[in-house]
Amino acid sequence: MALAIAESERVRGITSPNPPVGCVILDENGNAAGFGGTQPVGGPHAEVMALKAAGSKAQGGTAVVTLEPCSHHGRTPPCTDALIEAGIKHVIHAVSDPNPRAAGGANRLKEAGITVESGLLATEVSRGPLRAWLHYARTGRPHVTWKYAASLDGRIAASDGTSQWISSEISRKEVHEMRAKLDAIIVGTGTVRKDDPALTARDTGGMPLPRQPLPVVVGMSDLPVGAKLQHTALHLRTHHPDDVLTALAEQGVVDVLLEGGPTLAGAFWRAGRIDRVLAYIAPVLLGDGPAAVLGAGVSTITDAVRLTVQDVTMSGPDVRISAVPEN
Ligand code: AOF
Ligand code: ZN
Repeated sequence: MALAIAESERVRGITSPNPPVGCVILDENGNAAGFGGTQPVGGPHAEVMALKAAGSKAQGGTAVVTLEPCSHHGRTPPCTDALIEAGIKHVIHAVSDPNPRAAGGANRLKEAGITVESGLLATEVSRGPLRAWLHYARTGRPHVTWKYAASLDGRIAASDGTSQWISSEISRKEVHEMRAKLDAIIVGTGTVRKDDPALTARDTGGMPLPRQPLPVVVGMSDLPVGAKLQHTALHLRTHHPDDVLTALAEQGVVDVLLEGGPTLAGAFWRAGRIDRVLAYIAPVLLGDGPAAVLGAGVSTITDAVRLTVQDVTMSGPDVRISAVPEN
């Protein structure tokens, strides 16, 4: 399953609105015989790719897959049928498919005499490569990760507004790699005026990475003439997070990174539309600078938004915290 997760990571960012699924086919002796990941919409699913790679070695073998194989005729034929025809005897999947049209694959496989096991590394998969898509499949809304870099005292700039660079080069590189695996990045018009961001995913030499997310600017005012995003970004003239998410869902966007600034983050918090926080906390003190979020709707301690930390890792000298709102 760890190998299947690695396969899914290779296709993250190219499959939406379909899930990035990974699959490994083991031959009848338990040796890896084929690997596959979901192809862009309309293309083969992970199981079909892995079966093709395994060829005749799939006969009598096992399919290990991050998502329950689909049993429906969508844009492609059911994976359950492909597995049955290839002579697979065992299927192990991490999470069940919440999409009512595609679900039921496990039962279909069992009816065909295949043993089916589910739940292996389910937490890793549902918090990792399938996190955004599972949220989208359940709610119809893209999954929003609010990402920011702040000082140890929670400031995102110095009091004169200067902010380059708070987090380390290692953290910034990590963010660019993350951008390349996402569908869209959102900023507000205020951030465009202040920072003139390009919102591209670049390597350390400044060269664009092969995959680029859709840049999105939210706000009523026009973008400044000559801004880097003037001709590249989708400009949504609204202040309501749900308008933004509806427009993005129509574009097939599933996995969104909210990058700034504090006012836009506040609007998303007030609307209850932040699904995960990714904070890069740098070991530096900034004193009187602006806070990471403004107008989150918290005025007294009983209004405080409580979160659960899912992961803490060092990113060079910085601490990266992944947390989700409680409830
Ligand atoms: C799988 N393996 O690799 C993926 C699955 O329109 P289609 O035919 O491409 O079907 C899309 C649905 O199939 C999608 O919403 C999800 O329920 C499932 N995705 N299933 O067995 C895969 N990507
Ligand atoms: Zn399928």
